[in-house]
Amino acid sequence: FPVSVSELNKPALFPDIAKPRRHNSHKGSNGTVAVIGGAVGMQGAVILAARAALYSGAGRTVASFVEATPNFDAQQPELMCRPAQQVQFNPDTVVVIGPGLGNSIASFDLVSRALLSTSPLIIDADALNLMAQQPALHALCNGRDKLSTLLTPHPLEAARLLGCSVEIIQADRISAAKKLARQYSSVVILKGSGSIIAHPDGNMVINPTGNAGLASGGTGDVLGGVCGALMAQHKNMWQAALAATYLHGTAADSLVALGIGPIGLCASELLVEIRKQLNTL
Ligand code: NPW
Ligand code: AMP
Ligand code: MG
Repeated sequence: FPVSVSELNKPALFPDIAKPRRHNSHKGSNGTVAVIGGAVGMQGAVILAARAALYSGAGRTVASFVEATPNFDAQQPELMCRPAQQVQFNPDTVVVIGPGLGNSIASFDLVSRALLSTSPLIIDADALNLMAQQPALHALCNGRDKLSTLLTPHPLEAARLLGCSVEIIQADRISAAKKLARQYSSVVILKGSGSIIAHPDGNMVINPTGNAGLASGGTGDVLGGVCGALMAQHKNMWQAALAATYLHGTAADSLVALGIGPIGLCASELLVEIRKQLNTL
């Protein structure tokens, strides 16, 4: 690894992602992302994550819903909207599971199928909460290839996963992130001011970008979609986690510099700015 402890201020830490897109690439070579979640009342979480994958360059993006499936996204008709039960789990489909997923039997079943599959997985939100509650899911997570799984907890989700309080997580965020990466054999982004990206082999990086404009609903769902798209295009979970966290933060910093926030910055406003940051790396 280039560093053991570093402030992530150089795209040199994710060289694969900073490369320009190949001139002759096509939608098939830019990967497929399927987002799974969106129980009734939280369908927006899937839409935000799927739109973020689209704006971050995924070749194809599927928004899939555990309950009622909308026919399509009128504002983003590029998205394919499907029932979650129809998602094909295979190594060519990066799955972002958890945004607004809820904790029904159907959600548990989807998380089990995802963990048993060969799909690269970004595990967020309610999928993390299910894994914290169900030791069988934790065991399935540990049985996967370490670099095919990324967990993206905020501090309360991290506390649930480690069976401790938020105060303990926040008192020593570096130790908490490293412990999560070790205990769940996965790459981890411990979110919050100064997100920590931890590698299951012990490496870690602190992200200096981002600001309190991100402290509103839906910004984490956007991050999950960016991670999924970068993984789909570049097939490197560690670099996808580093780059997604960095770009999500620089997008918020750039919007705040324009007076768009921190107060009232909306998660959906990040999308166009993340695209710009990615294309000007
Ligand atoms: P407090 O209030 O301080 O005690 P939950 P969720 C804490 C979906 N969404 N530092 C904080 O606790 C998600 O995808 C749907 C310290 C906070 O109140 C999930 O599926 C949306 N503490 C589901 O909703 C948009 C921190 O955690 C609590 C912290 C529930 O997710 C919104 C919240 O955690 C949302 O994304 C920090 N940095 N960050 C939609 N449009 O459909 C968080 N906390 O109870 O797990 O709820 O994160 O809102
Ligand atoms: P979630 O809680 O899942 O919606 O995720 C919130 C996202 O916003 C994560 O990427 C956090 O790292 C980011 N975030 C929230 N508050 C801050 C803050 N004060 N400074 C920087 N990033 C933040
Ligand atoms: Mg979240």
